[in-house]
Amino acid sequence: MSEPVTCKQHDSVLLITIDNPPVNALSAAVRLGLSKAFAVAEQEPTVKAVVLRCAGRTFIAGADITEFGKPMQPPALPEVLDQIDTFTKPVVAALHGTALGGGFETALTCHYRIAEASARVGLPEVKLGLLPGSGGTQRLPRLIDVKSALDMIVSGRQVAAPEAMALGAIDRIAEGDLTEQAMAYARELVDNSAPLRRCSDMAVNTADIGATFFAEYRTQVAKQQRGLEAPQACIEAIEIATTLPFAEGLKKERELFLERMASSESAALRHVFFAERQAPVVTDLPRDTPKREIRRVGIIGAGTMGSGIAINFLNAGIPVTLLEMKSEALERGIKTIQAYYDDRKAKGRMSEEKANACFARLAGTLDYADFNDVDLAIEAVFENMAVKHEVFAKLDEVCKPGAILATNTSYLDVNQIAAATSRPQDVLGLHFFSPAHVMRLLEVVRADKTADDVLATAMKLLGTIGKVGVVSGVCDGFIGNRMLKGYGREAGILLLEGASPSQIDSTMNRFGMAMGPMAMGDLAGLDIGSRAREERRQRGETVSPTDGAVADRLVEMGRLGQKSGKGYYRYEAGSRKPILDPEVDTVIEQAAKQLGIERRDISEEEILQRLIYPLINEAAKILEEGIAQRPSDIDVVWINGYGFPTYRGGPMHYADSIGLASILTTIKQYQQRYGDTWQAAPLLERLVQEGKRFSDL
Ligand code: T1G
Repeated sequence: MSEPVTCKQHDSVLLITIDNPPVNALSAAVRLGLSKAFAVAEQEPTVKAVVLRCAGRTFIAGADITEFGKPMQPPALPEVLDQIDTFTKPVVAALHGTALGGGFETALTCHYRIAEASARVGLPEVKLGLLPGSGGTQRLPRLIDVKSALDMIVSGRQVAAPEAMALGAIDRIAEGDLTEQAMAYARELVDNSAPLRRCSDMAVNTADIGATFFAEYRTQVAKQQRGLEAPQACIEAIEIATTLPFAEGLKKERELFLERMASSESAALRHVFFAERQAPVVTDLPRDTPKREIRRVGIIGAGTMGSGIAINFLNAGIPVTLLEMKSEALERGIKTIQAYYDDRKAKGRMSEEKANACFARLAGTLDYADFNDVDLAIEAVFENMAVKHEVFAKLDEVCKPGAILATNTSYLDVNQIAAATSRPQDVLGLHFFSPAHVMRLLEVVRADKTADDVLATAMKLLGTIGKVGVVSGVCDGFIGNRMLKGYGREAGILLLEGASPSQIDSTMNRFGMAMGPMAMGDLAGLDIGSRAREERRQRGETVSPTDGAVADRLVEMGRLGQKSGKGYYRYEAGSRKPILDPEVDTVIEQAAKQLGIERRDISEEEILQRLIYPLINEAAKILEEGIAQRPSDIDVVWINGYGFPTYRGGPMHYADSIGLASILTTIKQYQQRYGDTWQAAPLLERLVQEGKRFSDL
């Protein structure tokens, strides 16, 4: 293996280059290489200054996350950075790509920073449940103002070089070749006998920080980032920077960092980081599987879903043809999309020019014949098999050979849909979540006959439109909605047994769910579930009398949820804030009475188990059936599609963290009480017998 750190002297300037693909993470070998390079440079009298740069696509992207949780190989990063800090000749960091985490901390330790205009810097540690652990919380508030440092560290956001320069975090923007400019900068510093600008020597400017500033900031962040500990630890470390000398602050930062590193929050967030990067990898598809080119997308259906899907492609620079049956419906869809861009412009989130260019890529049509040039058609029409069949037969007729035909169905059998065409190999599911331009998740449904290159194209396309995608096999509800069933069922039964909607929701909110099941039902519309149950009854399936008992009664009363101003809760006009409604308590009590269910006090622990354990149990079945490729994919689905708390790592990671044996025991107890809806998944039984966890699969 070639050396990850190399040195080359150009007259009086030593150029140190890190080359550790893909992102120049600070692995043990890189840390050792840097330490040696600076030690030698310190001793070498002909070296008057150093430039630190990276080869490849980016400056250092941070610590090597794959080393976390393992014994630390010396030298530790703080030791290496101490060497750079105390280096007696000017050190210039040359930044390109993204300088993140330990990478930006390294740059902050250098005495001067020059960056390409396109470079970005940031301290994203908070997103991994950490705080910057190598001086970032002590150096940044010394180099720039305290409030901006707080904002950067607590949000973890990336800051573009020009903004970083305005803040004072970067000294120069390179016009032209970065390395040449950095070398010239270093020579200039030597020629001018410029002072060594060490952050460690700088004072923190606390002039505009009031006595209550940190307390207020803490409260505000606690509200915005509910349940998360890392942002609070970041604030604490920065407050320390304003009160303690640099060396002491550094020590405290390290203590806080090690505490965070050992936390379950950080373990979960690191798990999610890798889970999301693994998700698009399809185990049995070779990396070099050919992909089809997607130059134009056709979308059938201009409703909420269709318009949302269209925006994804328009934003990514891909033209869209939007098809509807009636001109009013088409116009409504186009208006929705236009309103989105108007809003982006008005809020300053998108430039006038970009928004206009995106919107200009949209074409509307009432005629299927205009789909003759689309490379991908996505159907987003009413959830009904007969309707889907009609659409796909039509697509089969008009689309060119090789076009990919996708359905956005959230429940229906994609194999059956594919069978409506003469080219099932070109058909797959692209299950977007609503609102489709906001939600990051996409389930890519691989049907029995879906061709490899069709799947590979879809997985690549996800990256293009900024989604995180997971492959699902065909089954009722795919991964996410199939799991949701047990969750919703138990929530409904708990109501009958004695829990109130707000008790259930607040329990789940405290657990960290973005929304409780009752509030979610009100948002989605209670009539949707009612209709689905009615359809099941009509198909001759048995629907348990407790299943949706309360929701069905509410729907009969016209309480459809937010859209009718009342559902499980009451809503005031124009507000989404749920208000308790005693009328609902009466409905619940009456329903329980009719079903002969005696109401009792229900504990928070029981609510959690009754809602979360069915998720875990169903997920085990999904894994065993090969519907999901790996447990971490299920975590990605629930975090990005259903508001499962990221800091618990998703249902599978959460199950591993509390122990599968105790979950299985509890599931068996509920089975005795409630029967076979609580039948344990064979995979769960097997893992417990073998003393394994989901992460061992
Ligand atoms: N360590 C190890 N591997 C990493 C990595 C890292 N820091 N960052 C990325 N990778 C891998 C990633 O898993 C993927 O691998 C490949 O690189 C490309 O990544 C002391 C505590 C840099 C903006 O949090 O934000 O510093 O899947 O697909 O879209 O205080 O990666 O190909 O096998 O994401 O071009 C702080 C995390 C660490 C940065 C590039 N740093 N990385 O995005 O490619 S904590 C971060 C990113 C820290 C100090 C501490 C992005 C990126 P594979 P990618 P990308």
